[in-house]
Amino acid sequence: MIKLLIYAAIVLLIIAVAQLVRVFELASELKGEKSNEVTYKDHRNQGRMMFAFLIAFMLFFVWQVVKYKDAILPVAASVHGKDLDWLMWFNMGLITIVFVVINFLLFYFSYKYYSRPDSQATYLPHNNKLELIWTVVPAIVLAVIIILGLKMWNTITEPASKDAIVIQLYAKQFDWTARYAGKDSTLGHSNFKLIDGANALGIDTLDPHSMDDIVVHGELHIPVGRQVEFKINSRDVIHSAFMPHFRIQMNAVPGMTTSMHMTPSITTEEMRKRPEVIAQVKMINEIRAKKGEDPYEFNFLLLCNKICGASHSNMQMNVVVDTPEQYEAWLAKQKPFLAKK
Ligand SMILES: [Cu+2]
Repeated sequence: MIKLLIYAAIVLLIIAVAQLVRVFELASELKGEKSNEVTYKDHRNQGRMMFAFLIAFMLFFVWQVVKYKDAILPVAASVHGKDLDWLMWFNMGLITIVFVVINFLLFYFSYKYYSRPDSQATYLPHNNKLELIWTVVPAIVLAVIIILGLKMWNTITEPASKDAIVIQLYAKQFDWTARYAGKDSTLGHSNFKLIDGANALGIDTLDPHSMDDIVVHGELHIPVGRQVEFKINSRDVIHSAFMPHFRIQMNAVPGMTTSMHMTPSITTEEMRKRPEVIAQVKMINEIRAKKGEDPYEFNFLLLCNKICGASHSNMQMNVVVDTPEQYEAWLAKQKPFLAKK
């Protein structure tokens, strides 16, 4: 009933506004003005508002950059990450230049050339030189960006080195499981038909390569300075293995194995001591304290970056980058999956 009344009120409001507009129109007609005609004054006002918008828009843009400059990702914690960040900022630089120039021209020209009495726009139907310039210049710039991007893509997807640590990242709604290939650097076969309560990844227990495989939940350990190759699978829908601090991401696709690799360059402990990380942790903890939540401590993360269902946002795993000694000590404590059975 209340809903119906609200709808009725909205309809009545619209009718009232329409009637008011009509009253104004009739009033101006009585005064001898033509209400539908756009006057020189209207053009001038619109032009000035365009200019005012340009100033406000640009100020808002600068304000956002200054305000949120510390909220972006900290330094890249992988070897290729430095080059990837350079490429990202190169792109951002180009985008910013184009954004500022185009928006300036768009709104400034609307202001400068608003319609005046007795003035007429120049008729310029075609200009080969202009067409050529605005086709060739963007084509060259885009080609450079694409070539650099493809080179970067290849550095994380080309075959990994022989001594890389091989880790399977297994996605399902809604968590990650990791499986280390163990000493033989080869993951044992797996098959979805073998999945049961005790064997969530469907590991083939008859395959000799499965013997030394280690399955971990909740926390992934990797050593600094050594290449890690991730082989990514999904049980149900498309997920995406995203490790923002290492600047890598790859889809997890049911029915196939995707892969990517990187070499971590900063340990978790070193990262926690970096000034930009300390500042961000402080910022987050101030917000958490207000909400009465536990303080947060920095961790590298494996996130799911595809909206994969209701609990998508819970789909994450801490990644701990150890020194080689810490990593060996951690590894020594892990039991192969089959030994646990
Ligand atoms: Cu997911």
